[in-house]
Formats: sequence, structure tokens, C-alpha cells
Amino acid sequence: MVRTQLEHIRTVEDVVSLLRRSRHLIVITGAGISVSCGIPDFRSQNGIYRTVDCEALDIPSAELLFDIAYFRMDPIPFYKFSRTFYGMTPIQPSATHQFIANLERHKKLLRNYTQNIDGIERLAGIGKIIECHGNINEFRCIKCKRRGDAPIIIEKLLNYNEIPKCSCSSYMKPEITFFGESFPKSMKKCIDKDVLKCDAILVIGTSLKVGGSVMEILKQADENVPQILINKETVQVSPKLSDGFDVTLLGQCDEIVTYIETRLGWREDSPSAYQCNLVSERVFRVFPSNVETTISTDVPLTGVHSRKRKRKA
Ligand code: CNA
Repeated sequence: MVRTQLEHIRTVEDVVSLLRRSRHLIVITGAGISVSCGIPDFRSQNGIYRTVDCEALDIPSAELLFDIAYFRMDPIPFYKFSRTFYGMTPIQPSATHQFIANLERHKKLLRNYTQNIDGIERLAGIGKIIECHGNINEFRCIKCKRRGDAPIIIEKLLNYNEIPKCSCSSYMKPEITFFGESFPKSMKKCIDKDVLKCDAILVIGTSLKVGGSVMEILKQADENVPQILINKETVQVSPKLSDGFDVTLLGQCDEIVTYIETRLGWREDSPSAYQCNLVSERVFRVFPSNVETTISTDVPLTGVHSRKRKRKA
């Protein structure tokens, strides 16, 4: 059955009161929440898929970097590429990671299901976390499954360009779910349990294109559970599943969650430091009101918006 948008959740005010009363929030996150930490996402203008130098890495397409069959055949392009990532220190959690940690502190978080592999949620102190696609800072042999010593592997990769191998002479692979690999069964069990309890779903910084893992949450949740999107661009859930998010808040996720925190009284700043403009029914753009800046979106927004829009002070 197709889920229909809820009549009583349609404005920013509704989202704020929802978060005020919510006790069992599921927060689904994606690469967008780590972009301000300096880690590009997959599909944005400056994302990995558009910026990776395939020629230099000697791969036919950027998607193959995270393809398990390709990795088994030749792990060198992946490790060459990921050196940049491992070399990034120190990484600080974004305002959005902190927001999720604050939801947990205020006893509102049932679970954060992240598709991210950067492990920043742990740095931010989020305890109720499921890393749906694993963590790039842990390693295991692709053959004998022996665990690798991460600090040594990373140090040798960065300093000597050494591709990590196991004592059985097979390659070590970071414990992330590559395309072509299945998701852990434990995650499915957790989703099955959590969807029965959750009272709202917040989706932040993801195109939802990878599907699989987190789409199960949206599929299985009761149709009366509110679904809110916070993202730089609109995101279409399959029309077979739903006629859309109840409310969409467009903009930089760090700015939107900061605004929400001010409205919840969790911050000193005044809520009037932000503007919330109606874009179309149930869709709002949130941004700091004192900043004159250019908003860049990767796709034209429904109706009135063009690719680049000037913010008014
Ligand atoms: P994606 O398909 O690249 O989508 C990212 C979404 O975030 C897009 O819709 C963007 O518009 C949006 N976005 C980007 N920046 C912001 C911002 N500042 N504020 C609000 N929205 C923003 O990536 P998904 O997460 O949807 O795809 C899941 C993949 C990406 C998983 O398999 C991850 O492992 C993989 N990934 C993870 C990381 C990481 O761990 N940091 C980085 C890159 C890719």
C-alpha cells in the first residue's frame, strides 16, 4: 500500500512540536552530514562520482571503487583513493552529528541508522548507532577473515603506500559493505524491532539511492509515523512506497539542525537568526537570515526554483 502524507504534519511548526514530544526517533543519515567535515558525498556536484580521477586510478568508472568484485580482482585503486580519506586528521563532527548526539542526550533517539562509513558518529558520542554500511577504520582479511591491526595498516598505507595484506597473503579489506555484498543480518533484526517502536523518522543528508538497508525502515514503518526530510535537495522515495515526506526542510543540514535546536530551546541563539521560506506545499527552505549567499542545488527544485538562487538578507 502507498503511504499518504499525514494531514497533521505539514509545516515547520509541526516538525518542531513533533520533535518536542518525540521519544523514539529513528534518524537515517547519509554522506551529506559529513560534507562539512571535509568528506565529499557520492552524488553532489563536488561528490566522489564526479571528481574522482578515474584515469589516475586506472579504473573504468568511479562506481567500481566500491564494487566488491572489482576490489577482489584489484584492490589498488580503492586503496590509492582512500589514502586521501585516511590522511584527513583530525576530523571534527559536524553540527548535524552533534544534533543527533543531543537528541540522544535528551532521550529522544531510538536509533541512528547511518549509511556513512567514516565513524564520525562515534566521535560525536552517539551511542545508539547502527553503521549500516560498516566502518572504514576496521579491517578484515577477504579470505581467512582475520582482523587487521587498523593503526598499523593505515600508517603503512599513508607512509609507504603499502596495500594491506594478511599473513595468509590475501588482501585486507576495510569492513565496509561494498556494492555486491549483503548487509549484516543483525541490522535487519534491529530494524524489525525498531519500526514497531518509533514515533517519527528523520532522514538527513542522503539521496536514498543506495536503497537496501535504510529503505527497509521507510518500507516497514507504520504509515502513521511522520517522515521528515532534511537535505540540500528534494529526494523522491519510490512512488510505489509513498507520496512523499510529510515535511521537507531544504538547505545545509548543519544550518537546519541549528535552527531546530534554537526552536527547541537547546541553544542560546535566537530563532529569528534564521529564515524559513515556503518553497512549495510541505517544502521549506531554511537558512541564516543575516547571510547573503548563493545556494547551490544539484537538481532543479520542484516548481519555482532554478539551479542557483540568490539568498536575500
Ligand atoms: P549521496 O548519494 O552522495 O547523497 C548525499 C545527499 O546529501 C545528496 O542528496 C546531497 O544533496 C545531500 N547533501 C550534501 N551535502 C549536504 C549538506 N551540507 N546538507 C544537506 N544535504 C547535503 O550519498 P548517500 O549517503 O545517499 O549514499 C549512501 C552511500 C554513500 C553509502 O554507501 C556511504 O557509505 C557512501 N558515502 C559515505 C561517505 C561517508 O562516510 N562520509 C562519503 C561518501 C559516500
